[in-house]
Amino acid sequence: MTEGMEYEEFVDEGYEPGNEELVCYFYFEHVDEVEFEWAAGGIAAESSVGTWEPGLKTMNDSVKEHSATVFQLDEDNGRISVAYPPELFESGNLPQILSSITGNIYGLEEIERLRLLDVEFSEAVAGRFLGPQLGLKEVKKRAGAEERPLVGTIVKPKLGLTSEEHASVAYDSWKGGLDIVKDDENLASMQFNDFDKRVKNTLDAKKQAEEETGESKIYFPNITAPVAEMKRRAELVMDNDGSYVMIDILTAGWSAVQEMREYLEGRDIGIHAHRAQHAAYTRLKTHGISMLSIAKFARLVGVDNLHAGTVVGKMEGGKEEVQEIYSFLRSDWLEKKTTIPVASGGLHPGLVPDLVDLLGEDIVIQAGGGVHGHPGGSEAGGRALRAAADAVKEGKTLEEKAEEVEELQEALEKWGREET
Ligand code: CAP
Ligand code: MG
Repeated sequence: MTEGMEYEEFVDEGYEPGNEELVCYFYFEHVDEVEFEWAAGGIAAESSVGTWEPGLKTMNDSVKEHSATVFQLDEDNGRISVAYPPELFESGNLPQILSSITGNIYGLEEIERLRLLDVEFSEAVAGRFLGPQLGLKEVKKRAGAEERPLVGTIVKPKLGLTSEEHASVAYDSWKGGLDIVKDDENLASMQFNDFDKRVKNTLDAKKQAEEETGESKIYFPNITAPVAEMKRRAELVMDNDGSYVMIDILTAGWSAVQEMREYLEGRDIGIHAHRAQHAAYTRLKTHGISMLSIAKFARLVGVDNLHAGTVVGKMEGGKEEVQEIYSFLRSDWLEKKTTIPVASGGLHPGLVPDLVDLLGEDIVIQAGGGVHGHPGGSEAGGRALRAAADAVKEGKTLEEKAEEVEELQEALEKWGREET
């Protein structure tokens, strides 16, 4: 009877992964009592076919064929690369894939810190996932903003407004020239702001703003809820001519996001993905799951827009890391459509040129406080943010544009051109 598998048997630096294999790049720290290579083998074992007991009497050669292989080790930097045969994963089942590559390994006693840095999906593993329905170009076309960043706002205060007040703030923001108004990530259906009433009132306001401005406008209603209710809410949005739904993808869960993406296949509607809770996984650079990895999961499942960091603004996220995520979301990848990256968090009109310099024009720029905190209120704040985006399209500096648009001048006087 074949003996079991020691952790070291999961390590082979001469191994060359097949092009159908899934490859994970990890950073880890281990307890002093074990060796780096042994711990690396433990990560590959526990995330594929192995366990702590090397002498499994049930082990056989066929199982060994499916084992993961650590093929690169960089002990000085605490990094390893692990290749996984595609048959270890059920294509189309993201929870199962994540239970393998982001599951038990975080809790192994000998591993003190572990971070999934990046993951390379093969067609064999990714094939059954739908990917985005619209694609970046379609998203920008629908807003009539092919040559500039899309600009939007989050209705603030985050919670507390009635559905009528919410719709009125949205109307003012669209009237000022913004393309997009979204619900905040923790707004669902509240006693003071019922979801159905909010959606009807806000989509009515959208229609009025479109008639008065002659521009198409977009609303991202937050449908985050248990899946059956998300389906009902999505149907209500479509019944009222909405073109998008918003989902907090991490708190809703990957299975729910996959179900909603499949449910909306073939329907004329996009998914705006908020990433609330991501910092629980992404923030500590020696532990957790990188935002790049989360962005790959999100695009694979098929969100059309994804909050992906700002570099400037109030939320953390380093320049190179955020730029890499933006590049990935807009890149050719596994026959999947592109996802438009969303910059949001502590932003205001004075930061638009920096954002475009750092992150390009194929982005959504959202400002909550940076619109509704404008001295002239939401419409003026919307006008200022839209003017900043128009300046990019017209090749003007903010100062030149501010000579034409007083509300932009007022925004620059209040917030300047630096991070607040
Ligand atoms: C921004 C925001 C966004 C976060 C998301 C907020 O409001 O509405 O949810 O920025 O961050 O609630 O903070 P402000 P990220 O514009 O007033 O900051 O996109 O990094 O996930
Ligand atoms: Mg928010």
